[in-house]
Amino acid sequence: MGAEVMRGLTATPKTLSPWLFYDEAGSRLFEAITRLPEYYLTRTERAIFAQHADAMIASAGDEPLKLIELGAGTATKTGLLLRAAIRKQNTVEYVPIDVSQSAMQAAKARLESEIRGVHVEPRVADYTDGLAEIPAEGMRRMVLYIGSSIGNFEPEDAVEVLREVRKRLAPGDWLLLGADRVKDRQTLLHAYDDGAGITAEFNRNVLVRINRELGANFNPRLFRHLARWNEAKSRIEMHLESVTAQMVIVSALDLEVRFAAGETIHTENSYKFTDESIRRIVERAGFRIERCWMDALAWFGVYLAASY
Ligand code: AVJ
Repeated sequence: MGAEVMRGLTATPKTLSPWLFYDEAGSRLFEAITRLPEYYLTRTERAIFAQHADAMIASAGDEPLKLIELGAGTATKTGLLLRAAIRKQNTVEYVPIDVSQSAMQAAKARLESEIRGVHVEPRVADYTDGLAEIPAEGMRRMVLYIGSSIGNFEPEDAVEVLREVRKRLAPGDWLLLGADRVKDRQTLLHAYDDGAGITAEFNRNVLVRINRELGANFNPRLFRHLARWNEAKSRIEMHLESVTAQMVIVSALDLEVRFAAGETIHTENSYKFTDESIRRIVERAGFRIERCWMDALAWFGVYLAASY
């Protein structure tokens, strides 16, 4: 974390990587974001699963499936897919992979008590590492990468992430990828700048975390939350804008950081996709898109891709 903060705050323009958001408070704030009226992503993807989970499972062939989820977190949407798998094959093995031990334990306890026939075998790991050791045991693997988490990566890096996934799968295995789609600019902007200010708090929380973990003295109130739609790159950007000229000390890094009034720290990209842009990434990674499900407004897409 120190290395990442050092790199980002000494770069021009200044940046901080979005994985820094997710300390305990940040994870709680993200959960709150997923329930906001403006943040359509989570409920839209959940509705797609509610309507099409059986078709998703059926489209992945006749052999029994083992479900593996990258960055599973609390796995709240996955239950819909697990139930569909159980309707078809009676029982299902589910391997959630996440860096949070506590989220994994909570997911296992909840899913095994709520859904008869599911067996949860969590892996506490960085997700491609975790994937390495998952034997197929005569089943087809279906790797879930949902929530448009892929949108945090530059397209080149997204291809690389999916290539790493592909390397650990066999021909006949599947990828189920959730991706947020390009839509009107106001809808996109409101999703990242909500009326209750939760996203602003989530963004500023990275400064609170750096204060606590690296002994910095950021005053979060002196940084304004900005959400921008970068049309040319098809991405929402989040920034923190210094409202005044100021200097901040990060004692653990022995670093003094100067900000001009109006200078920004770029904290996140959230890419928005078209069928063509997602297809290009998925195919460059060695998968073939077989099917896609969307909501009625085509705001969000769930893509089933075959490893071959
Ligand atoms: C978890 C990366 C999918 O980009 O929409 C939510 C994170 N950032 N609000 C997203 C996020 C601001 C989210 N992802």
